[in-house]
Amino acid sequence: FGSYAHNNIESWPADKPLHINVGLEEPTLKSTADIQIKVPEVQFSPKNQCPKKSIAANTSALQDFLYVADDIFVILGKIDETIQSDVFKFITNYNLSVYAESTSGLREKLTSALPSDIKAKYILRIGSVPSCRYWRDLENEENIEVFSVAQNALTGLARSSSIVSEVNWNELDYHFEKEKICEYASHDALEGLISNYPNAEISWFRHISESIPDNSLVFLGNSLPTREWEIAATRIDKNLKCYSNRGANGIDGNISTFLGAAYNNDDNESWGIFGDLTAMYDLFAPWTLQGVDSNIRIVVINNGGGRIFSRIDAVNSSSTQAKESIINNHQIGFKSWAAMWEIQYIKALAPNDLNSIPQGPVIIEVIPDQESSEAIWAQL
Ligand SMILES: Cc1ncc(C[n+]2csc(CCOP(=O)(O)OP(=O)(O)O)c2C)c(N)n1
Repeated sequence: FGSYAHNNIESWPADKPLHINVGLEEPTLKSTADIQIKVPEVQFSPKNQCPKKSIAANTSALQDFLYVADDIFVILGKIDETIQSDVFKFITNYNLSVYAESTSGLREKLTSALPSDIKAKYILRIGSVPSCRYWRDLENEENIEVFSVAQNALTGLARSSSIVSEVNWNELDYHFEKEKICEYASHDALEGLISNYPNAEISWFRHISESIPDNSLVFLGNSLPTREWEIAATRIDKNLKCYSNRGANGIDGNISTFLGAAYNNDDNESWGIFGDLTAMYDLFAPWTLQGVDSNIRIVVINNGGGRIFSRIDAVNSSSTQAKESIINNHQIGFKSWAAMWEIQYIKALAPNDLNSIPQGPVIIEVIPDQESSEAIWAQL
């Protein structure tokens, strides 16, 4: 891995991707020692991205931003459980408009906007890099000032922005009086759309989230699942622990990542939700499920291709041939895949099909209605 190679993860300057080879002990033919197969977790924070300043200096840098920033909008990525209540208090004390991704643990506790509601001159991002499209588009919106508070110290933007790693939340002050936002009109509109188009892909995220028991682990895979969950998942607080791989953006290895997290979650259910191409990139992942009896649910939203691309104007205006090859249209189903690994299988064509999910690992293939899906996207 050439120029990315470093002897020690601590010396990685975090300005380029890092490829890590995990060297497990090599057994010799004769050795009888136990082989270490579990890799220890390493906590580290990249050094150069965010110069290490004192927490007081960080807090005053954020305070300076708050002094000039009117019309502030807060975006929450994944935040550490230890600061969730401080962040919650900060946002509610100052009536800040907020878009809280599910990985923040605060989406259901705050009145979180829909992604389409985010409009601001100043963005305060708290937590790891957000997965919403809005964040990616900020790359080209240099007139919007961005200040991030992120423990991992990664800006997640190639253009200029400010970042600190941690602040004292209860020492901050924000003076711009704004009317408290209690409800967003877009939430009501969404409810109407979900009841008009119950089999649309977005509506399935409401049905799936309603079927998930309290305290479950939820992994949001690529591509649209990570976006559609944020829009339509129930806002009833079920204390779900949500994860996603979105920062890296690869559609490979999603199911394996989910199963890795699920194996440490024996006491509660684990739900991973993936696009069909994403599932096809990781077809061998379920081999590790043999002999596992915990309630692991692999949901494949089979919309017959990479539908995220049909949301891109340039793709839609391309020739039919170009469009089909970018989207990779197919008619492949996942029943035989489940049979291959001897995993229980449910085909969900209507919301009721989620009513009786058996114990143990299950593959749930959801078939959304394409026309309804397009109708909802057109009206959102
Ligand atoms: C390893 C890898 N290959 C290709 C891509 C490009 N890519 C991004 S999204 C996507 C389509 C994903 O389709 P699917 O999993 O069916 O999800 P949907 O868009 O339908 O929600 C592709 C091929 C990628 N991100 N990573």
